[in-house]
Amino acid sequence: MPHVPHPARLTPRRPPARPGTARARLLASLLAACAAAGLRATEPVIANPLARTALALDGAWRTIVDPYDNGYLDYRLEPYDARENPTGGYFLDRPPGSPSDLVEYNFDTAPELAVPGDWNSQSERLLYYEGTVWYRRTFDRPASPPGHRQFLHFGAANYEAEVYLNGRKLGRHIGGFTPFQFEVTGRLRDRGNSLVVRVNNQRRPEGVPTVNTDWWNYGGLTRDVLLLDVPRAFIRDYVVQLKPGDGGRACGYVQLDGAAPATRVTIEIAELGVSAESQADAAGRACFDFALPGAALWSPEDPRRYDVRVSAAGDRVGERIGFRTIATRGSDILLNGRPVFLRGISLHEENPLRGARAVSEGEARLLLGWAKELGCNFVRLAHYPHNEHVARVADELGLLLWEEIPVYWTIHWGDPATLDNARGQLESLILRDHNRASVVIWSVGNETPVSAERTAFMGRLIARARELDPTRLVSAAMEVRADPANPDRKIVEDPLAALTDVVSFNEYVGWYVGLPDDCARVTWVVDTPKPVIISEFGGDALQGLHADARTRFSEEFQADLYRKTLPMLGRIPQLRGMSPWILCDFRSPRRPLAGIQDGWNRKGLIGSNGKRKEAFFVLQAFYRAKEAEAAAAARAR
Ligand code: GCB
Repeated sequence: MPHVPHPARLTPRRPPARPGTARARLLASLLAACAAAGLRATEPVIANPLARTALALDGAWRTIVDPYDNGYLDYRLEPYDARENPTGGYFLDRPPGSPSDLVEYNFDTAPELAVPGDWNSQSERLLYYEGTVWYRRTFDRPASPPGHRQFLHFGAANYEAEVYLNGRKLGRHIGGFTPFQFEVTGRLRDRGNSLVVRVNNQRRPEGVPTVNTDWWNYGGLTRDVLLLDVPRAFIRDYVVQLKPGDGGRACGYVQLDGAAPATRVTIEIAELGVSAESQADAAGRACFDFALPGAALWSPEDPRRYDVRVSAAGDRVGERIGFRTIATRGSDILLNGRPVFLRGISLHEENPLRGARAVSEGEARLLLGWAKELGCNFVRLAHYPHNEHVARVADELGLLLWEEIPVYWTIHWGDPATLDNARGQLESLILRDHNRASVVIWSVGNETPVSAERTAFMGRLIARARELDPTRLVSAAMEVRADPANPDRKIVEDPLAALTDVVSFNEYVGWYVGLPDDCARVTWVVDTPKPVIISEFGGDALQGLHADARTRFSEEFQADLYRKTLPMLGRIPQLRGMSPWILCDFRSPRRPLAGIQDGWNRKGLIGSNGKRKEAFFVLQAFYRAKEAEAAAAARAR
């Protein structure tokens, strides 16, 4: 496997393999070898970076706010990159041929911003800022055994990042929520390395997401930055999952980088007495299919995980992995072969107490801890990939997850580059989280308007998700329409529903559509036997605002809406879960109502002050009853 970062988002892109070339033959044999395990080849970033020897480049970075993109574009608006001898930008070096020694920037005296973190919450003047910020961090090369290789890993940068090391450009990454890496072996100095990143969060029509969203466009190096150190031949990626339909066996692959053909690869699960061996093929991939005798299955009630160790060519990496199956049968969702009802809640990657991107494991614990307190066994991570800590904490706490890419509202369906971008984000997400037992659903988008172009676009994403990961379910949050002859008759009729495993839709009866009392009259037509998840419902309430149940934005109105919505949804025969909108209030520039919203979407069950609203307890009581029902059914079996 060549030493390139993930293909779709980094420039320069690798050309596709030409038929008949050595690379095409290699790829073909790789695909054939792994077909047995149902897994397809791709080139991911180094898996499980948190378990690797690394220098954390988190902390204070020097920053230059650059609203006119002066560091990137010269005064004719030509990118410095485009020059024959690219300097990488004004903030790296004086432009060549500069007639003067004048330098109008100084990172050493420039203000600092914390990484990981968004810039909006760190400085009042950056709250609404959309544009470029330059980040610089210096570091000395850490000691490393001879022959080792180094990679710069970025958990995410929103939205576009240009990365320069010691004045040379390493590349660009597009997409605000997925990891990317650059190999820097041989490019590090012993002392005083200068890592400069241009991060630009301008919204763009052809982007994913596009210009219009109902969440804050937090910019910056929002996730961990690591300098990874790995042996010359190392384990780039691995996946170990329970084989669908066969509770007794595990399958997966290990992808090596830089290893000789026929290198021996071992997967050990000491607690289960498993030590499986396989040989890497010419492309560095070793496929596995082995018995898992006596493995306790992972579930929300018992989130059992095992220490899985992978070793090859002197490299070793490991982590705790849970084993479970997820499938559908008729209208049921089956977890480990048993029907499950998904008691969920939606979540943004935001800490309401800070009004900032949630960045740490601690913040993942805070948010998912609240979901547990609500009685959830399921969380919808809306509307983009959340940071890597979240699914790991969910694995540990026993929460099932829906993970999503920001194909939101009105994407440029006809633009092949937009499709490539969305597909790249989906691939990165799947490859990052494919060992997480918690993740059971990949969602390819939210509330996208029905059209042939859009269904073709999303159909391609669904096909790709299935190709990369045949062990999980695929869905998307769809929309509902009212019968023109009877507005109380709600119809879910979306060609996408034919392509997904689960039919999910958002509905706002009682908030955007009519009043909570309407719930008693509303009927639902969901013309498919597939399981249904209500991916959103809800309404705004300002925590602490008390009035009667007819007063919008009061806690009582929201609680009443929940009380009336729950029995209404219960009349959908295929209902197998829900993720109401939303656990916490979140910042949104679309919400200006003074004194109530003040730039926050107030549909949270927990306010931006961290206090629970009345509706929290309504849903909690409903979920406790559902949980008791499920426990009684399990006892009766
Ligand atoms: C929706 C969107 C979600 C919004 C929510 C709302 O349908 O999917 O992103 O925040 O409604 O509050 O309007």
